[in-house]
Amino acid sequence: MNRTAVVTGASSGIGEATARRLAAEGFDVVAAARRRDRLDKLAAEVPGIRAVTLDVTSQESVDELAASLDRCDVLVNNAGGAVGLEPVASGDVADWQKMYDINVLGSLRVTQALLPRLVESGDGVLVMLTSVAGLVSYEGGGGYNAAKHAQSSMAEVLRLELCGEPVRIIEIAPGMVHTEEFALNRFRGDSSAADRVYEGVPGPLSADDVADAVSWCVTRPAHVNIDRLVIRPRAQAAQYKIHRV
Ligand code: 8X3
Repeated sequence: MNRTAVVTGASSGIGEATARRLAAEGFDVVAAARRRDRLDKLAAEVPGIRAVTLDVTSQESVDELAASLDRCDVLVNNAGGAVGLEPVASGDVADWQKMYDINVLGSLRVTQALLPRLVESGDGVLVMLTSVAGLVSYEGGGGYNAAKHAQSSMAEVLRLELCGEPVRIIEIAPGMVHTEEFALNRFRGDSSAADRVYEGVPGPLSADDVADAVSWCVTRPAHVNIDRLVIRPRAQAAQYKIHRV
């Protein structure tokens, strides 16, 4: 039986690219997300991918995902995102709650539901897709920085708590990745504002670049734990140091 990888947020961007890449590596991939139409297209196109509807903010939905699995060897907690770029002083509490619920509690719910399966597999791998926003804070980052720092802490704590169990805990923290939706969601659908994020940047990362990193991390030998992998485009030396032409 093939190893099974569950990827959350698999209907677009990094999640979709990761589902495709892990299927190419020979995993049976469970592509999980809310938007079933997109998942069904992906599953029809790529052999080895199965679509499962998942809302990581619903415990019931997460429980249904867990019940639908025969096994789980790899879990990629990718579902997440940013809403808003307001200063802390005027940030919307509802935006902060949404970011916390999806990025942090979403990862918590799915992790709690699938951890027994990862342990049972004898060589489980949990990937927490965080962000450089979880390592370095920036003006306007408020709620997203807080959520990504929390998610990053969760990965560290899990690694400590599971030491001795056959499960690796890997954090992947990407910098600037040009995906279809990340900036668009952050700017509430304002495509001009979203485009300005990447304007003139020669070669921001693509979703495939991050999927490549996920694939490399999860295919190392069982005794090798890549604790944290930070991946940025060459043009982004730091959060504030971005080369534009
Ligand atoms: C996205 C990276 O720099 O926009 O996770 O916060 S950043």
